Amino acid sequence: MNEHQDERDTTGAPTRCGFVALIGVPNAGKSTLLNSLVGAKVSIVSRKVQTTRMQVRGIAITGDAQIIFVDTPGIFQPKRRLDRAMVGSAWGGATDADVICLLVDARKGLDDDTSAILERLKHVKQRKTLALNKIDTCEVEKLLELTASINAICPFEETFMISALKGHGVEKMKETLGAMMKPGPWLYPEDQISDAPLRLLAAEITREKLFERLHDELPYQITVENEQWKNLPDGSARIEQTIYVTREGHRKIVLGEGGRTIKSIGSAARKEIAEAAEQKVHLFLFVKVRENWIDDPERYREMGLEFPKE
Ligand SMILES: Nc1nc2c(ncn2[C@@H]2O[C@H](COP(=O)(O)OP(=O)(O)OP(=O)(O)O)[C@@H](O)[C@H]2O)c(=O)[nH]1
Ligand SMILES: [Mg+2]
Repeated sequence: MNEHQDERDTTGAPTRCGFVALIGVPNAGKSTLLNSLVGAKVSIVSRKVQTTRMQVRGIAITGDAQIIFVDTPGIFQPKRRLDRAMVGSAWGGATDADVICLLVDARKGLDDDTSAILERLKHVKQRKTLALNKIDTCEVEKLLELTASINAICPFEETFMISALKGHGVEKMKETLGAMMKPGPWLYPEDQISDAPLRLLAAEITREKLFERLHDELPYQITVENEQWKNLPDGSARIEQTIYVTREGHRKIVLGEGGRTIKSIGSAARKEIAEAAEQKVHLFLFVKVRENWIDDPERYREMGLEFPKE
C-alpha cells in the first residue's frame, strides 16, 4: 500500500508528481527545452553561453502526472564569483530533484565540460536520464555512437533524442518522465506554468534583450532588477527596472547613440512583458553604474543565488 494512493486528480484517477532537473553545459538548450515542455516562455534563451543565472521552474502536466521541471544555469569550470554561484545553483537543483535529465548538444558531442559533469553524476544518487538535443543538426549514426559512449561513462535509465527548438521527441520525453514520477498529489494548480513572480520574469526578459543586442563580455557584466510594478486604474502596469553595469563606458554602450540601443531594448522587452502579464505595460529603464555589483550580496539575493564567500 502506498501512502499517497488516495490522491486523485479532477477525473478521479490517481496522480503522480515530482521534480525533474535539466542540467548540462552552457548553451545545450536547457531553457529552450523547458519552454517547449511547458508550452510557454518561462525561461530566457540566447545564442550566447551562460544565459540562465538561477533555477527557473516550469510546470507541465502529462497524463496523471504533474512534473515540475527545473531549468538550471549551465555547468562549466567557474572562474568569477557569479560563475561559482551559478554552477552551485545548478548542482543544487540537480540534487534536490527526483530525476535528473542531462542535456547534451548532439552536434558538439562529448566535450571536456560534459565529461566533467558525467564524472560527478556517477556519484549522484538520483535517477538519471539523458537527452541528446539539437538532433536537427546531426546524423543518426552520430546519435547512436554518442549514446553508447556517454552511457559507458555513466549509465542512464533512459536516453531521449530530441530537438528542443523544433519540438521533436519532446512530447514523448514528457510522457516517459511523467511515468517515472512517484504517486502523490499535484503541488500546483492545474493551470499554473511557473512559480516565478512576474516581476522576476519581467527583469529576465529585459536581460534577454540585452544579451541579444550587446556583444563580447558586456552581457556578463550586466544585471537587471525590477524596482517597481504598479498596476494602474486603467488596467495597465507601470514598470521600472534598473540595469546595473560596472563602468561608465558600458553605460554609454547600453544607451547607444542618441539612446537608440536602450530604446530598442525597451521596446522589445515591453512587448514581451505585456504578453506574459496579459496587460498593457509602460516600461521605464534606468542604467546605473555600480562598479562592484558582481561582489554585492544584495544582487545575488535578488537573483535567488547563494553568495559564495570568495
Ligand atoms: N538547432 C537547434 N538549436 C537549438 C535547439 N535547442 C536550443 N537551441 C539553440 O541553442 C541556443 C542556446 O539555447 P538555450 O536554451 O539558451 O541554452 P541553455 O542550455 O539554456 O544555455 P545556458 O542558459 O547558457 O546554460 C539558442 O540559440 C537556441 O535556439 C535545438 O534543438 N536545435
Ligand atoms: Mg538557459
